[in-house]
Amino acid sequence: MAKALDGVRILDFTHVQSGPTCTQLLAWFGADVIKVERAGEGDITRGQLRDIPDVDSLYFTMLNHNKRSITIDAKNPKGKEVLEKLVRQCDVLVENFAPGALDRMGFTWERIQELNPKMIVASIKGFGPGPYQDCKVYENVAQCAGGAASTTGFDDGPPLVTGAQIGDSGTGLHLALGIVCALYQRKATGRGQKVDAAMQDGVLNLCRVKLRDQQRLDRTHVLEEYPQYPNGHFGEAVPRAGNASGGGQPGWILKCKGWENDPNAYIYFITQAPVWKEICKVIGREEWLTDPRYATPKARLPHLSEIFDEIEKWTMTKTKFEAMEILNEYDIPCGPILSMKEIAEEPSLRRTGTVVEVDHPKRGKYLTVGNPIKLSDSPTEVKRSPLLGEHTNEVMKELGYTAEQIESLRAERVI
Ligand code: CAO
Repeated sequence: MAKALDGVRILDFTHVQSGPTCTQLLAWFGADVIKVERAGEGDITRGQLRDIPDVDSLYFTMLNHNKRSITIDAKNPKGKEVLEKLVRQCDVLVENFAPGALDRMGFTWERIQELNPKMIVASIKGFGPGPYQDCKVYENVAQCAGGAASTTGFDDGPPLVTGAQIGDSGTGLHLALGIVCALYQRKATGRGQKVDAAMQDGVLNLCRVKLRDQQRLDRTHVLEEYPQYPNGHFGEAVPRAGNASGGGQPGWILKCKGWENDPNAYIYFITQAPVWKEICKVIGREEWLTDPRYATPKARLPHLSEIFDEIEKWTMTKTKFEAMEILNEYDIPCGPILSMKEIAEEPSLRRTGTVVEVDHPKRGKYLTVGNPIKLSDSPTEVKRSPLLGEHTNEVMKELGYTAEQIESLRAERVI
């Protein structure tokens, strides 16, 4: 079946995680993604966190599916010639080098426009223009600078980073949307444009509700749905809210049967107002329905921690899955804390292609996360990541190089 981005050619100059997640998504939607790497070493993640000696790491394979790999020394004049041909023939250049690296290679925005005015140049940097614009940035730096760390964790503990890679994969996702918009706008204007996504901005976008709360705190000096209310102290900045829900329906993580031995025997429980009656019934506290201290959402706010303690007495008598089944009967919103092991083994995620088994010539079978975005007319087939330089000859031939020229450039270590 045809794919949404059939015919789009991407010059993929990305490495590590943020950029590769973006180009992987575009590849899954059908773009021809040509990943440029340095001969001999390639993307640094090929060798990082290896679980099998001399085999591309899972870090690399899980971020670079459906791409072609070509090795080019971008600092060699003959290598630059190859890259210039690629710039002329591609629609989008995606990069996440340190600030200024692409310019130092000779590929300034002006030069790229001379070569191909239709080219879209998409970049991820740690920060946008400002005091930190020249900094190199990794995931957790972005989580800290984007507001996630200061608002994650418990009130009496230090700031915490989250396991979700909101700085890297989150920004990759933002960039992919920018690229697709630029491709769409190019249909009308005929021109390329720059697409910039800064990791700090991407994280802040995902922390939007915390900037909401900052302004509420500035005005009212209290956040009634936070665990600090009513007895704790509110300072000037949005505090860490533990497991409180980010929205208007209070929630918390509660122990389930077996929690003493299983670190994931927990459930997220939301005391959604429309099903308060059902909650009281399920946990056997029907007297709460007429008690003025619990009768309305507003009245419950100062009592949330006792309410969750009481609910937990009930959840501790059930496994997380038993609790889910009972609560779902009453439409009470809740969610089991699933371990990565449980997710990897979950049959429904395999059926939808969200978790996929892939075969790799050197590593054998491994699991990966497939495309979380499902298009009915552009289904994703997850294909293994390329070996380093696997497609160098193929791409060089497509660019018009003869077999002799390719061999001579290889002998000179240009490719
Ligand atoms: N041929 C020749 N040189 C190449 C090349 C190629 N094919 N590919 C890359 N290089 C060169 C670059 O030109 C650069 O050279 P200069 O420093 O002389 O300009 C050099 O390799 C190193 O690039 P880098 O500075 O981007 O790499 P790094 O490992 O030092 O830094 C990172 C990595 C991620 C911190 C940095 O790239 C960065 O801040 N990127 C932007 C933010 C980002 O995406 N961070 C998320 C990373 S995922 O956690």
